[in-house]
Amino acid sequence: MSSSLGTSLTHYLIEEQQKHAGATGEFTLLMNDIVSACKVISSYVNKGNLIGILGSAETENVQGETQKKLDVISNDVFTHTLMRGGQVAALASEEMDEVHNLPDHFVRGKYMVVYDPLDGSSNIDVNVTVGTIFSVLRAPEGVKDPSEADFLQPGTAQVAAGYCIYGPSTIMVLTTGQGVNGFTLDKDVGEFMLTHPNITIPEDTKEFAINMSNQRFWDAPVQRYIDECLKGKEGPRARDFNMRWVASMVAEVHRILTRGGIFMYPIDSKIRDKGGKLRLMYEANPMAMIVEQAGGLAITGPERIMSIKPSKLHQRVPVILGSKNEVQIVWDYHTKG
Ligand code: P6P
Repeated sequence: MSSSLGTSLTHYLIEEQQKHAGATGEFTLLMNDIVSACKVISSYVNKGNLIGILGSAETENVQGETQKKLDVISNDVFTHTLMRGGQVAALASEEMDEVHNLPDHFVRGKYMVVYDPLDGSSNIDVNVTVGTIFSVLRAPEGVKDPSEADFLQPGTAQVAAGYCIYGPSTIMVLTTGQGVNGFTLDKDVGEFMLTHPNITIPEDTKEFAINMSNQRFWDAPVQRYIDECLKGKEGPRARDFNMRWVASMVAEVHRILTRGGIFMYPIDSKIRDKGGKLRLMYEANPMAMIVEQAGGLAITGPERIMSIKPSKLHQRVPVILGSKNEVQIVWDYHTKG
């Protein structure tokens, strides 16, 4: 139920909790912590060089990538907010090599959260949209300090998934397995308000997103698919396509949720030994849950992303996701030739 004042994310979470007789309110408290952390990150991202936090942190993460100051700050905000909230048993992040266990005296909860605290941060110094991506998992019962192995759950086991996009608006997009909803931050009030109820991805699209500079490295199915898109009306697709590449997955996925499209970071000969570019646990799986819940598809090429049994916390996978009928074509090219 929404009043003329609209529905805040806080009220939405309480209303959802009330629909589940056995709900204890713990997930609502966890989500409130995630919301608080994203509000703080949004504030830092918006201030940028006003407070001297752009540029490199002069450190590297486990991926061997140079960290931006805001990567480290965002990770600290997310990690410390959730640690103190009493709803998690352990945390994991793109910016932390190992699973982050809690100090002995901290209260544990029944969830684990794995996150990319500032995805697309290579864009931050040029003022292009970035975002936080998070995935909520159940912690193993009776385990005080969950290990990496406890995090290695397939995407189908996710309790919830979401992202917060820091663009012209700050928008939280969330799924708990009952569809996808978007909430825009009203910075005057400090509340996320329901602005995108029941998001559904158009099943067809004329817009693809891929880093074309990798074209010579792609495998045949992707070469064929993109070649047909580029042939446009004169080709087998009999229609022209448009292309986008922001180099910020959150921005690409948000565009696809809003108007359709297909996003592709496929395997290629340059990154084959790494398994792909994007990370399974805190990029591919949460985005796959969101996309599937919005009526789209999310695959590696030959298989559904959310069916993968993870082998490592920072495992990389190919990612092809978006409008159902378009992704199906790519899936068929990988599986039927
Ligand atoms: P490239 C950002 O670093 C990221 O993980 C995704 O957000 C984005 O889609 C991709 O990598 C961009 O990769 O090779 O175009 O810089």
